[in-house]
Amino acid sequence: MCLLLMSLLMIPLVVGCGGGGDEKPAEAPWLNTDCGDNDADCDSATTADDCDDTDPSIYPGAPEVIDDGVDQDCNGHDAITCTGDYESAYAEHCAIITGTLTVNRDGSLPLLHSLEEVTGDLIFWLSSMPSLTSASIDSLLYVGGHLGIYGEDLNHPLNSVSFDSLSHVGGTLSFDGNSALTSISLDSLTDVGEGLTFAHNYALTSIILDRLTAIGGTLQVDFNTELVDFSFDSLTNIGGLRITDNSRLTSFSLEGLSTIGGIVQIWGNDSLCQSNVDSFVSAMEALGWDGGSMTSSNADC
Ligand SMILES: [Ca+2]
Ligand SMILES: [Ca+2]
Repeated sequence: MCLLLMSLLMIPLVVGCGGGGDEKPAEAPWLNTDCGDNDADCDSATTADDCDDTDPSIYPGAPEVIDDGVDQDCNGHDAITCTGDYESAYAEHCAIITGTLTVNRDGSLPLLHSLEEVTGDLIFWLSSMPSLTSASIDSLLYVGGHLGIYGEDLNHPLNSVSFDSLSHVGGTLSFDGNSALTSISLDSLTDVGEGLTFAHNYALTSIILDRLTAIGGTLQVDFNTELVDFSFDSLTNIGGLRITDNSRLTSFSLEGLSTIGGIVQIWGNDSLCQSNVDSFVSAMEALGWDGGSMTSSNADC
């Protein structure tokens, strides 16, 4: 009888026949019932949402392993390396682009959901995207070339820019000619290889970069007519400094700055006290800086 059962049924009954007692049948290792009937692999994604409920490294929003042929984040595709220059409409699922990326079509930014790195320049053509009000790529970590947001003084409606995971820009980083831009969020940015420019942004009132430590080129803050203050207190090294014609600017804070590679130009800021500018220059001279300065025509106070 027992042999018959062995041939017809599965392992649990065989164990019972063997006279070995009441051992619980072995379970597949991923079937951890402690997590409930709707989450077999205990990754907190329910069976209905999890595209692989036998693997806890796979669930909606999971970190992707690039080019492994496996869809870890359950968006239907692996994240891949894309070789060459791309336009945003054709860059969906690219995690790494080994060339330039041009963002030039309204509605195409969500396609960049997997993008982590662009080895060349990342260019936004705002004139081709007249409806874009928010520019955000949350997954972006690294841009090897230049990154620019150029509104070209065209009264473009773009009002916020957010690259909250971006830590490094190898070339220049520029925000220039944006008439409606009020919010710039670069919470992870630590270094810019060449210059960092904020110029002709006529609605920008404040800039705070908490993690930025080094700028290879000049920090340039020019003609931001509503800008009241900016603060880059973790910044230690810059190639040069230029702050001009920001008519409402009353203060700037560069508390950690120890090295300026070149000239300091601070002039034409109608609300910035000349005495504070002079104090800043004296403090830098005390640190050994001798790169020369042009610091006049600020507020008489
Ligand atoms: Ca899973
Ligand atoms: Ca993958």
